[in-house]
Amino acid sequence: MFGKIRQGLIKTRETFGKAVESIFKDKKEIKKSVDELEGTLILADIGLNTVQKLLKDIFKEEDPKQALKNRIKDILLGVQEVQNGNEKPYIHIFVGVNGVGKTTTIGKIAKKRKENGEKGIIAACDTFRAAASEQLEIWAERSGTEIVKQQEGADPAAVAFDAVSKAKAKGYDFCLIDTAGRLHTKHNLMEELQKISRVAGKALPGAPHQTTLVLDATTGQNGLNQAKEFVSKIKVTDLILTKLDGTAKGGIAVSIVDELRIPISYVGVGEKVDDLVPFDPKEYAEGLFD
Ligand SMILES: Nc1nc2c(ncn2[C@@H]2O[C@H](COP(=O)(O)OP(=O)(O)O)[C@@H](O)[C@H]2O)c(=O)[nH]1
Ligand SMILES: [Mg+2]
Repeated sequence: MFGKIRQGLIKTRETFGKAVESIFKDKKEIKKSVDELEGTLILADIGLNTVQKLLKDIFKEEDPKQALKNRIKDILLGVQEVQNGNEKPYIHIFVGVNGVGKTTTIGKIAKKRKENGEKGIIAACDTFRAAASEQLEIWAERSGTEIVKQQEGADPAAVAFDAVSKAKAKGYDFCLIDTAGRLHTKHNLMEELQKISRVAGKALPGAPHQTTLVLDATTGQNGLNQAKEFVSKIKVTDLILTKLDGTAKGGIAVSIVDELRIPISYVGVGEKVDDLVPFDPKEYAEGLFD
């Protein structure tokens, strides 16, 4: 497991890490170096507000490069860690726009839980696209997890109710709820997600225990804007940042945590079932450089 985050940050390190390194190495005038650093950080998709915070008086520090690393770590460590409760069954909803990796991530998490000796259900609440539940079925099979689904166009909240009730009745450990990323309108989507959450709570008081917003790291600042929309409508407990392996914009994690104050629980570093790793702020901050 060790080093997977670092490995996922290869592309970021190749551009961002190298650029930062060279700025610190042949520092000309401080003003010019700060400008260059600012540009480099923004290119890695750290937003302007965060960049300014990171670079404030950086060259007054004894070791500016180490100071920058420390400041990034401080931001990533500055939010409360994700609480993984022991409720049984543990109801976990995944939300996020189309294509970010919700279904894949659920497959990966189902496999982890299965390997842990847990039993559970995956709820196919993305009833908007027929292909969605087929794709989920493949993941359910791969992870040896039961799936609850209905026909295309069915009420997603009904599927959620069914799945949570079943998990409860069978004494299962978990229920992972997959949701749609797009409906006819954004308003519809948010209402539907709220309804799924409400209905899960009806089937099992106290549920959902976790609502994860999945974000695609390759979309950079766009992803951050999407996240703001979800967070304004839905009680998001944590974030999962996928496709880190495919982007040089790994700096987005810093920006997201700084702006949303919501912790990252896992990062996706590939398409395979084992390519989901617990987020480690220290390894992440270090992995952006050298
Ligand atoms: N490289 C890479 N691809 C990923 C990762 N997570 C998901 N994907 C791919 O992203 C695409 C969309 O994923 P999917 O789970 O269907 O997204 P959903 O629409 O949110 O359910 C698929 O081709 C996945 O294989 C990741 O961490 N790294
Ligand atoms: Mg999906």
